[in-house]
Amino acid sequence: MPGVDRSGKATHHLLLYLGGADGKILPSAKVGFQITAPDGSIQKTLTMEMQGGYGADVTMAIAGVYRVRMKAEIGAVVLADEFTYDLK
Ligand SMILES: [Cu+2]
Repeated sequence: MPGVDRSGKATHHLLLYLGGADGKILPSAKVGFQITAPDGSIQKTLTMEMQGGYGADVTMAIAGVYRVRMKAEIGAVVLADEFTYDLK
């Protein structure tokens, strides 16, 4: 299953919810995450569809600022967004 990391290194489960203009959750998207860690290392993962969202096991093991980029393919439409998170 995409988004599952059984290596024992995963520290968090990152979940993205996609809402349409009507506020309803959009199903059947293909969603991926790319996370740049404070040390510059990059992890990429596809996600599993779960609880109306898209989730993946990720590793955020060191303190500092992470850049999280998300890409969603919904049919022919591709959406991209990103945020930063300061892990204390
Ligand atoms: Cu999950």
